[in-house]
Amino acid sequence: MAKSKFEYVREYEVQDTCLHNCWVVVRVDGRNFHRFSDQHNFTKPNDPRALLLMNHCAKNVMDDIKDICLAYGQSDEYSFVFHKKSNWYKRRASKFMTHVVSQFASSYVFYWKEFFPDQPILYPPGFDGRVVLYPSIQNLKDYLSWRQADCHINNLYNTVFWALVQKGGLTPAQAQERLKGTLSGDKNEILYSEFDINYNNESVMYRKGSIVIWSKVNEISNKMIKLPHEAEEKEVEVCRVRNKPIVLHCDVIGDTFWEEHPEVLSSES
Ligand code: DGT
Ligand code: MG
Ligand code: MG
Ligand code: MG
Ligand code: MG
Repeated sequence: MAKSKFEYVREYEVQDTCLHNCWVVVRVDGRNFHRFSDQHNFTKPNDPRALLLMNHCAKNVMDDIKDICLAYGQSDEYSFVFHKKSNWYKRRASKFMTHVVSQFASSYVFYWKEFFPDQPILYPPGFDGRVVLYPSIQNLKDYLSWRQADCHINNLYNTVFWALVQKGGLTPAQAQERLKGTLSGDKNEILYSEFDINYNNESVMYRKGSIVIWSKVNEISNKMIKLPHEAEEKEVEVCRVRNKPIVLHCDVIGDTFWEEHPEVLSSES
């Protein structure tokens, strides 16, 4: 078929293939969630409804895009790791990023009611996205460690800050002033001596964030089956092993997680 004279505009499209043999990370982050969390009455410093909704969306994204081998989330952000061998959409960065972000954002709205039954969603939230390539497993592990360290630093700060405000009666400005220049040991000490809070007993989801990996899960369902020597169909229980995304809350900075889950980044499976 002859090409139309307009066809040349295609040449304006740029190639955006992600370099081969690199781990591709897509990170999504809620747009202006400072405002969104206020308007939707998120509890401070952590709202379990919001975090569990984020985790649910991440599982939905992974169910939809099987080449994602791991995801890590905290606060209003989630990072999705595409396996370095992935050839999904010929490794086009724009496909990776836009599919992840749009699937995540639509899931967030779609599943909102399940997690916030008493809080209507007031306006459509947005998420930004970025793509970063990591050429070595060490770089990738360091990336995830960086996000988890960020989670820890922010959560410790926020936990003390809101204890000072909600329980200690300080104004936000006074709490901020009180925490200026404090180290993490000082913050732990304020929590312990003034509010009887042992930071290590705070919810592990708040302290470590959420890791989503694939896991073989037994799925039991009922099926109608006709056995050869019987006239009627019979309902029987069938057990199938399925690969499903599961959520963990553990340390990814040390070696233990990687030693316990060598399959996550392996080339097999
Ligand atoms: P951005 O990302 O530049 O468009 O702007 P923000 O406002 O989304 O900033 P960001 O992503 O650095 O910070 C996340 C905001 O989301 C931060 O203001 C706190 C809020 N947020 C996230 N999770 C929770 C939560 O569980 N509870 C509450 N109260 N706020 C949360
Ligand atoms: Mg930001
Ligand atoms: Mg944000
Ligand atoms: Mg954020
Ligand atoms: Mg199309």
